[in-house]
Amino acid sequence: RQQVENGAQVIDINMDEAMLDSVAAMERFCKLIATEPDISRVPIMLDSSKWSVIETGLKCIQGKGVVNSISMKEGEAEFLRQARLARRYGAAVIVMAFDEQGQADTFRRKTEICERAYKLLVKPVAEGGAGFPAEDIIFDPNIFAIATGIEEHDNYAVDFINAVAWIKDNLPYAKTSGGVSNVSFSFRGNDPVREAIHTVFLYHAIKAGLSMGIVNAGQLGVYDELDPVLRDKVEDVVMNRKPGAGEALVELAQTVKGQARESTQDLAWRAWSVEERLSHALVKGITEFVVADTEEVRAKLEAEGKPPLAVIEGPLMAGMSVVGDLFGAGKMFLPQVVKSARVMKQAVAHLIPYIEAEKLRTGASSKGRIIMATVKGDVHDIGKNIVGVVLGCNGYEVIDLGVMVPAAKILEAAKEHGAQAIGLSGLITPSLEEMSHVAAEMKRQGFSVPLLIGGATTSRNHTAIKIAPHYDQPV
Ligand code: B12
Repeated sequence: RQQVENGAQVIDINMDEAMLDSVAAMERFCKLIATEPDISRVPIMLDSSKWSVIETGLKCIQGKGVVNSISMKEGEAEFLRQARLARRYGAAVIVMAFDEQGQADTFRRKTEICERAYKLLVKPVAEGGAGFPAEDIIFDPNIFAIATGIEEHDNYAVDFINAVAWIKDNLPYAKTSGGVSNVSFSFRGNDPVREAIHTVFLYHAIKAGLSMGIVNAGQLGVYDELDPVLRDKVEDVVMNRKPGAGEALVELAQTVKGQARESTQDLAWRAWSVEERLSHALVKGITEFVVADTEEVRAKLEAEGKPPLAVIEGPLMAGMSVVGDLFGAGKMFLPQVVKSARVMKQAVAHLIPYIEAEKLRTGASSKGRIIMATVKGDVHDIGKNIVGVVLGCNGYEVIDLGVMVPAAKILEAAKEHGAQAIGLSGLITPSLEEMSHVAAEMKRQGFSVPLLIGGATTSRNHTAIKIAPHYDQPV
């Protein structure tokens, strides 16, 4: 549960422990988590070096799982047998870059093995392959420890990153993954350095096309916020930029050791201005002080005669823009944005009673019903919820249908409730097309109520040129 709350998008389950009956433990654990909606909403990755343990898990999990892992270490026949079984259970597979000779450690070996495995997997069963859909293949080209003091290890991270780029260019639709914590194994016991290595490594690997990584979602830094001296030294090591880079990092690591890893423990930022503190809390995903800080800004703005909504539109939106820019530049990772969203939600929750009190004060009465929904395929709801509150405070009765709502459901609800307007929210590019689709459906079904469009990717121009022409009423 903790991993999911920290933003993990898949959970990896491993019961390979010497004293455990791994098959029984895998079955029991998978059945237990299946009853926990908060956990089982994310896909399960079944992780074992024994096929029998993986197959037991495959029989118990719901939805589409991922097998971690199969490889050609016992030859092609066993590899294909396991792949065909995984396919029967509907699972995706992680394929380790491992063959009869051992684990691939150089760029050449990594790419040769992945290419050979790919060809076998996608070939139809009738022709001796596994008939595997290419998009269900995830290659793990092996992340090994760097800065071990052994020269042959110096290029391990670079070889991995280059292999990821090669797979992306040469093996269509296949994805890539890796166990990220391996790369920093030499710095066991020094969490600040390990975290910095993971952050720099992921920054470069994602740029090269890495699709996913196995990493403790609660232990990631923000690339831009790493201490510049540490980041530079780490970059020398990860990208193998200078001879002797490993020793230099080991030396620096002595001084970083013991520094607070989590910014929640280092409270120097509490002395900053309240706007900076809110932005910091959003970027770092720290919920601890957000209510107090939001309240401080609210009171300050109130004294200046500004409404509680100004807190959202001012410092909170500014902080979210920083998160958006870092995320867009690949310097923050998705699990961290999930945490930012949680901070934002807490701040907004604190402001809602004040915004509602404004509504009573201005004495607005019901002006009509509005259906609000984030369109199909899109999960962003912070903005929609805020707009819902604002509309509510301005005398509208808001019926919120939630996120990922298909057009048919929106229009049915609008008819059922006799809505006076429909509001659509969307933050990812595909939502724009979905909004046009809703507009076209409104026309086809003879609607006459106005359509409201909002969300970060929308714009006046796009709405006017691409959405409004599908509907004859105001958009
Ligand atoms: C928080 C966040 C998330 C959270 C969302 C949590 C939640 N419950 O909402 C999580 C982590 C889940 C997430 C997931 C993803 N995200 Co995101 N996310 C963001 C982020 C950082 C902030 C969004 C936000 O809440 N802003 C604050 C709110 C208040 O602003 P707002 O929504 O724009 O709303 C305001 C107005 O637009 C308007 N409004 C909003 N709705 C409506 C509706 C109506 C009717 C009206 C009138 C007005 C209106 O009023 C609001 C108040 O002013 C943005 C970056 C950004 N700067 O927008 C990226 C961003 C939107 N995400 C992005 C991406 C790519 C994703 C993912 C695809 C990432 C991934 N690889 O999986 C997934 C999407 C999954 C999916 N299918 O939807 C991209 C989208 C790029 C694109 N053009 O497609 C962005 C822009 C980041 C980036 N720079 O790359 N994300």
